[in-house]
Amino acid sequence: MSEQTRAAYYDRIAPQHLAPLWTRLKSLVPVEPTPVGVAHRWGYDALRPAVLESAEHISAREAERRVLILENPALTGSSQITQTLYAGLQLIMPGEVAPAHRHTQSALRFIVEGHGAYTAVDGEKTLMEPGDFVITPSWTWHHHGNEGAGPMVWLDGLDIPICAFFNSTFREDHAEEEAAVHRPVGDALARYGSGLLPVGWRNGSLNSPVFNYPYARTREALQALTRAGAPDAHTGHLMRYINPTDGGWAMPTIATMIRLLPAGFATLPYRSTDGTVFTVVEGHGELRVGGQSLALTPRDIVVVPGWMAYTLHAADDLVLFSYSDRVAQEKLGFFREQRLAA
Ligand code: GTQ
Repeated sequence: MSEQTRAAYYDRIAPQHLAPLWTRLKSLVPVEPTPVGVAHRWGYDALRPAVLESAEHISAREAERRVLILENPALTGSSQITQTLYAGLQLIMPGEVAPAHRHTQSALRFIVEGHGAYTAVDGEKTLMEPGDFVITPSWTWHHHGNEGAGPMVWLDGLDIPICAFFNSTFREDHAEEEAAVHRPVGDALARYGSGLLPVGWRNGSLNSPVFNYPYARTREALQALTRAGAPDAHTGHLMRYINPTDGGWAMPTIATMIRLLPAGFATLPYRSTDGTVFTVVEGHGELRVGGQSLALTPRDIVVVPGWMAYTLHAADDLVLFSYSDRVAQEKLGFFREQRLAA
């Protein structure tokens, strides 16, 4: 059978919208993943002026969400930082309100700088401080406001590409600029985030009922780990944010973690199938990946595509927040990781 006869056959079946698998099998069902996108660092000091300047061009009200998207340099135009996740830096100026809406996409906020801003989620307000991790579950009304004196910036992580893939996305704008708030500040943390749960209460959501994980508490937990033993050789002192009602991840589609690497510590090479977004909470160091060295200084954002091996190097005590689609991959049976030797 000649290639020519085959090609003629492919041409003849094409009008019936039929195609041979055997010419595509190896790429459709590859031996292992090919990383999508590239590893990249956004240095915060360099991008901060651009973020602040956005306030001169548009208000939070007009923009609805005044955000600069962090787009993977190899996925320009896609609004993707990894194949499955979105990242952006949201700015809210004193006195502004980003109006209430809700959408199918789940969002996380990781607070980068500023004080005095709040987000209201599903009827409860929470004040945000740098290092706090805040959840906006799918289809919950949310708006943001800044009652402080200076600009407030946070990292938005959303599962926009995942929802787009399933084409199951809905949005709705609230009739009012601010959705009603009917629980006191701190209510969720007290009820669900103190190692206690109201008796008889059952979680009806796929998300953690704790929607703000304050950095002060997280930092204390990390510090305690450093006193208790050596860091894991591949990950450092690594903790995941959990849903306290079942021990699962805090969100159904986005896995969130935080780690501390003691001064002078370097990890062994590690890779996993989940492309990961890191941001530096404290400290300095570097992330080495694919022959590149990416500097890690406070508030920088770094992305590492899935299945690319990387190492982390801490100059001083280094605290990194990270998010990925690991929770979704685990549920679907896709997640794999490799702990490599030096
Ligand atoms: O704060 O609701 O970065 O809806 C992108 C879409 C933030 C938000 C983003 C959004 C939001």
